[in-house]
Amino acid sequence: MKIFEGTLDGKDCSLGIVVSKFNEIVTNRLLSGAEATLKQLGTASEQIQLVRVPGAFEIPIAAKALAQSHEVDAIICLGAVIRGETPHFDYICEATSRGIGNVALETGIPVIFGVLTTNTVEQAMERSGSSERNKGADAARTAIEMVSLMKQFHKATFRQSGFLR
Ligand code: INI
Repeated sequence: MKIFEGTLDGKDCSLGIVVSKFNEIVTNRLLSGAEATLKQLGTASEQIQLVRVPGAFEIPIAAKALAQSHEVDAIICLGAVIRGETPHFDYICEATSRGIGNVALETGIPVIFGVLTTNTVEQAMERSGSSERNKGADAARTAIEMVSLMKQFHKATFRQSGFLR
């Protein structure tokens, strides 16, 4: 049986991070969690491109532009949508999650959903804390694992086409 599974070695990864500025106290914590995890896994800061956007709604278009630059192996999307008193929350969450998923499928580049969607600021702070409970750190690990997995698929495709033995 041939098994494909990614590893957590970030040495040869080029990554994009798209982070939204809305609820910046939270998104800065997500960004710190992601950066610390990438460093632990061997990705140097020179291998990372950081893009800041106004709000979560703008994440997908920036992620798509980054994916189309062909300069990154995966993109980590970080944001914080916190429920208010209006249905605005549902629209932003829906558009952001669907948009991020679409960019991954349209471009073939892993685009990781590290966007918090919580009822309260307290919940958002809890999920952006120390590395054991930081959604940015989780998203960084997922990105590295997916880059490794996709590289295995690309190698297999090359092999089938006769370019690699
Ligand atoms: N953007 C967020 O990232 N989080 C939120 O909680 C939020 N709320 O609550 O409104 C939010 N709104 C802004 C939105 O993402 C866009 O930037 C804006 O609608 C302009 O397109």
